[in-house]
Amino acid sequence: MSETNPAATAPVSADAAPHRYTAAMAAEIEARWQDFWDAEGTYTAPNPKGDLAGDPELVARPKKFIMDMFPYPSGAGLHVGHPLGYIATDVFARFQRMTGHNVLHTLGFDAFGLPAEQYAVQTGTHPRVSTEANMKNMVSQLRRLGLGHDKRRSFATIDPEYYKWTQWIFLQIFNSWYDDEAKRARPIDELVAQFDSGERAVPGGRTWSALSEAERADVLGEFRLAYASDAPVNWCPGLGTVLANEEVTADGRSERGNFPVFKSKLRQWNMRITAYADRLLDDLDQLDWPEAIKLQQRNWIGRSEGARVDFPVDGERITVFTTRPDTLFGATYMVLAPEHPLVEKFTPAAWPEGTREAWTGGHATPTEAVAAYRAQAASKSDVERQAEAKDKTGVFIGAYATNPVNGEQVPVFIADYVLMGYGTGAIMAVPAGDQRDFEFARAFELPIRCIVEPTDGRGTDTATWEDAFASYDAKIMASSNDEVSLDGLSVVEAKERITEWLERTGAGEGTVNFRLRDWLFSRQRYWGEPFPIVYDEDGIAHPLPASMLPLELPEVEDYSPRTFDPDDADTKPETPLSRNEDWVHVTLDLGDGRGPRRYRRETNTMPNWAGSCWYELRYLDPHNSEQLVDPEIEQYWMGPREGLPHGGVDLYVGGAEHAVLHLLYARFWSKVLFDLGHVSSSEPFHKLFNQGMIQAYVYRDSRGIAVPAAEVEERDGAYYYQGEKVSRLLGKMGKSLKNAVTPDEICAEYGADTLRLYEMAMGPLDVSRPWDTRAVVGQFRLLQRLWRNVVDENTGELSVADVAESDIDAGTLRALHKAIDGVRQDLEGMRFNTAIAKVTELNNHLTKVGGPVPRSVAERLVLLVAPLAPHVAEELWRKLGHESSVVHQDFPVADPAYVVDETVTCVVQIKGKVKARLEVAPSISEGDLEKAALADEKVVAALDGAGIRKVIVRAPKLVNIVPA
Ligand code: ANZ
Repeated sequence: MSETNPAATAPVSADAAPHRYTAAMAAEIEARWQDFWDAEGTYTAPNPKGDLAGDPELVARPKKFIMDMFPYPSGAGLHVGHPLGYIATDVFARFQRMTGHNVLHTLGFDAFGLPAEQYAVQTGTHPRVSTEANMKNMVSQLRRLGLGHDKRRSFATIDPEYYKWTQWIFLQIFNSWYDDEAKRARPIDELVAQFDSGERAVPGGRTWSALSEAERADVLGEFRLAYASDAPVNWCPGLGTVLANEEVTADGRSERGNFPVFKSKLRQWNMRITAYADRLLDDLDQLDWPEAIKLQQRNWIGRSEGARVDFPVDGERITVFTTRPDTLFGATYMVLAPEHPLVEKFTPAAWPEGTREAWTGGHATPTEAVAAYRAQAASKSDVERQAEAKDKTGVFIGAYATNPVNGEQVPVFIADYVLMGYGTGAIMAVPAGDQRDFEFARAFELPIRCIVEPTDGRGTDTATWEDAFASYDAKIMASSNDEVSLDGLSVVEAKERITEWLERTGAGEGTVNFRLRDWLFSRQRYWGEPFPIVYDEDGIAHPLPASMLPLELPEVEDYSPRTFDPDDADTKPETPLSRNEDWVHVTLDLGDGRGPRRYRRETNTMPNWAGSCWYELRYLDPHNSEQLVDPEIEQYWMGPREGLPHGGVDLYVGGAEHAVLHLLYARFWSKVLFDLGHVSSSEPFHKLFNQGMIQAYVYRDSRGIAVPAAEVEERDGAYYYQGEKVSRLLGKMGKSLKNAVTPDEICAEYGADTLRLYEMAMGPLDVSRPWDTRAVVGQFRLLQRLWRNVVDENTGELSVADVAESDIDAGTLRALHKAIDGVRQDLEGMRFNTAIAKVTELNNHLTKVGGPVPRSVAERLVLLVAPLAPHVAEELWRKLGHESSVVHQDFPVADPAYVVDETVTCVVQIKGKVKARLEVAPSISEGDLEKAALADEKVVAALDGAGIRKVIVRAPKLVNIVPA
């Protein structure tokens, strides 16, 4: 494109004005004000008490806690896409400061994580060394943007002073249980007291005092909110670590590295997040979050209402979970998950009389059939098992169960489409209503009984059906016994009636089931928080006392977990921390009255989500060595208040990719801390906003390889790299696609204020947008015109005129107040792009009017710009003669008299006689005015149906109609 870049080409040429706003001037202004802000502590947000207490006048104001999802300090540094959200929160925070709030805005680093560890494995550099270097680099990149952060509050999750409290929270969670009746977490000691006094029965029926220490530990493990268990977990031999469900892709591979993931039984730490499923779901309603994110959380938690129903088998029973108890009369067989613990019990030695050949899988005995099928199922992942594969597999286990509604004997199968980890791991199969059951029934020649009247004309003869029939609008049929009839009821009514019957007869009960699973909380990695847990000789886990925190990461020779052949499911993890014998085996006095003893430390580390589960709290009171956060300070910044029923951060901005992991985990920790009385807020983030992505063009050569975007030339709508034609597609920005643009480059070329304006002007904040370096200059020009409206480019002196408000022309006052009104609303609503458009309009108006700008207008213009382009605003504010920073000035308020749209009176004449008067906008077009005149009631009446010969329009004041 032909745009030249005046900033880049303007080391002041002979004829250029010496005091024009140039890149060099921007650089000088920006550096100077950044130093000033740092020196003055302009952005410090005072606490009501403690070491960060300050300015009581500010503390007395309403608070605003504005937060970004903190970054991982990647070695690649920032590209222009990264600061989009940071600039937005900064603009918003500045606006809030100028509208009477005590604003907390800061930024820390989420600094544990794999890249540093992998780099350490490759180079031998300690992850702390590379991470700190990366942070240093990012801090200086961010400083260049002029972000108004309270730097006293910054920290990284790898700081021992920070992770001391992450470990401390782990101990709180470990030392508590969920009281289902009180619906909250309570200290585990209170549970022990209940067991001890007999108030609560000890599971297993013995008395508490009769249990050994190990037995007690086992019982408590069933209750603790953080517990170790030998559950089947996602083991990834290729990475050498286990993974959370959320880290495994839909096709059963590791999200990172794309290695196969296997279900393997390993002793791992878990967090009982499932105890909070209901509250995590319910409290979403009062949060100000994008609906799409709420929906993703709701689906992830996956609440299903249904019933548990018992099917008797030889004096025992199989309990199923169903969302459709109304279909019980159509249940013609049952399926257990292959791993279901009751399978052995029900499998007889020999096939019952008359067992069909097709059900046996060709095996001589049920035991053989079951063993063979189990082996086959174990090699598949949950996702593969759930896939809608047409050919359903399974095998009859040789047993029959009794359908409680009609006493029918139904065969029991095992099949891999039923998962052990959901519901009860057993289902009643209703082939007429469930597609998977339908397919299975067809494959195994099981009866398909129509129990819902089809509404699609297929008829009730299931032999002619091609698929199951599912509809909530249909009526139930063929579903009655001596005590209950569902015939003719809707699905909803039938569910209610049968659940009542189940509860009355003791055959089952209404229940709620969740898809959410407990959170697998240990990783076989080096670069994470060590667990504050040690094991005694009997393998019993003991928490470290708080006085032993932080438990610092030990030095090791080798940072890598042992990785294995990615396809070898039979391998077991080996943690890096286990290699440091001196650290692992210790003699400690835990202060529990048992004196010094030998212990073995836990050698797993916490997942990298841990540090981000509670960081908002530490920003509040970052140097507190006695407490996680002082309650009064927490209450001040986070406590519930009008509009924030659960409390929390006032605005949290980040990418939409964190819909379920971080945001769900952080909510869970927040609720545990709330229940235990450590905080007054039960939600961490009241308002969530997802910014869009900055995308960039990716250019690829004929081999599909990305070429450096900066070196691509455009000719006649085609793109060339080194003479070769290349293709262009919009994609992500990044080093690997050779299209990264850094904020440093743009700051060097135009200054940070221009970059800030450009990023904010690109479009609505929540929408993704393509980066276009050539368009940045547009915002630079805006700042040049702004500068020119206040400063004489030749002398560098102020060029404004001291004019009394009453002498300012009405057009300018209207433009000013309209801009103030609009910008105020836009900034409050985070519509930064339209705010910039309004500032531009006002600025252009002043340029067009010409002559010196009235001082009071210039001042208000500068205040409007201050949140968006803070450096140039500070400079102009100072030039306008003010001693104090623009940061804490009051944002201008519009005079409503100038905001309402002005109108003029238009006279409508017929044959020269006045017949009507219209109030119209001064800018109305001739066409619109003619239409309005001819539509006016009085005019229509006066014309009385006569045709029109001619209409003479003189907008906006006169319309003369000549009738035919
Ligand atoms: C009978 C029935 C009839 C069912 C019908 C559905 C439709 P959601 O809504 O996802 O909670 N189910 C229960 N446990 C299962 C398990 N461990 N593995 C596989 N499937 C399982 O799904 C609940 C339904 O999924 C349950 O209701 C059960 O099938 C099945 F017309 O029971 B239903």
